[in-house]
Amino acid sequence: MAKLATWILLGTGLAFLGQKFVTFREKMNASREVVPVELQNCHLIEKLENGSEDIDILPSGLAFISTGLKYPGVPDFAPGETGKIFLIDLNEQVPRAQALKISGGFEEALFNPHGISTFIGKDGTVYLYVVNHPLLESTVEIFKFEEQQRSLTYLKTIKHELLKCVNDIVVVGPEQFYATRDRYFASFPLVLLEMFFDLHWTYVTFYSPSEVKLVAKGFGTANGITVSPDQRYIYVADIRDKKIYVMEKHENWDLTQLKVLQLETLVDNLIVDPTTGDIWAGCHPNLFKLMHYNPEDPPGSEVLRIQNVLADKPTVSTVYANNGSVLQGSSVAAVYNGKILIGTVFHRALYCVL
Ligand SMILES: *[C@@H]1O[C@H](CO)[C@@H](O)[C@H](O)[C@H]1NC(C)=O
Ligand SMILES: *[C@@H]1O[C@H](CO)[C@@H](O)[C@H](O)[C@H]1NC(C)=O
Ligand SMILES: *[C@@H]1O[C@H](CO)[C@@H](O)[C@H](O)[C@H]1NC(C)=O
Ligand SMILES: [Ca+2]
Ligand SMILES: [Ca+2]
Repeated sequence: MAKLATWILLGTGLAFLGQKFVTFREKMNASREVVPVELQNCHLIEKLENGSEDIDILPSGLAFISTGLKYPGVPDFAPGETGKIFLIDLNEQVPRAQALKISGGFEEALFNPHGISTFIGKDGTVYLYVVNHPLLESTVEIFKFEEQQRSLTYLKTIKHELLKCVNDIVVVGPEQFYATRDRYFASFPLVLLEMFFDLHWTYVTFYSPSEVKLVAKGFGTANGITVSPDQRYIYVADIRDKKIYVMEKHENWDLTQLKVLQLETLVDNLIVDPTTGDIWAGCHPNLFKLMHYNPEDPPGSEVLRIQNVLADKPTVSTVYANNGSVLQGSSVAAVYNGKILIGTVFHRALYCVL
């Protein structure tokens, strides 16, 4: 009898885990194959070969790009290389990427940049905020951009109990920003369990020198974050749930949920076109392929454009989709003056004329 009970328990347990695995694969869109959507006049950017996870473009057309991300659970084909910030001038006919020198005593050997966000001060000074993972911890680094010299000056590092496992940030004032936490557990096998059991333990933090607080929680995997051009709304991508949250931003920096867009692809970073207000999303059509990298069947890329996000029925269109033969693991797409720059977690970066 005891033996039978053991078998029944074991069987039930396995069936439960099997069911969880099926759900997990579905959430990752593990069996999805990409239907291509092509753009004209594209080329891969030289020197960007080892990731271009996040991009932010200044009104002048200068684009910052974070490269060389090392993060548990994502492929890394340049284990010896340290991360860098590259600059591209999108006004050039054939834009070239240039690594920015960093002065001011910054520890470059441990630089592992992830999400980025720019902020222009009242006097026109450009600041670049970078999520960094030195030794896989999370910090936010503030740099001043020296436009003449085309370099960065390191200003300070921010660390906080509520800034753990940070994926992306959006700066909304001098030293004031929102940041997403993309996982509850920092170590990889536990992250997998977190995904497997579909826990919703990640959140958005507001940071300022005088106050740090949780402003939105209950996300599966909070990832990209950005702000509307009028600064009234914060957009948050939940990559695992394939959702974009539109949050209303209040005087005291609290956020309340206004609406949720359910998409069919795993949304990574979000960029807002300052001229139209459209949201551009770098997406993973099949996250399973990204986590389970196979060069014969690589992860693909997908870029969505969301128009009129506040309307009853926003227009969602797929601007670019590729099965990985050109571009693998797209995480971001940013536009400037009829041009688009698509970045990836660990692969190359694609430039196209729209
Ligand atoms: C991808 O996931 C979405 C929802 O999570 C689902 O509606 C869609 O059918 C999936 N696509 C494929 C091809 O599996
Ligand atoms: C990318 O990483 C590989 C492996 O470390 C290295 O050989 C290559 O030079 C890197 N490319 C760039 C442009 O840094
Ligand atoms: C990807 O698509 C190209 C054509 O666009 C095709 O030649 C290639 O076999 C496809 N790769 C995979 C892994 O499906
Ligand atoms: Ca960002
Ligand atoms: Ca991201």
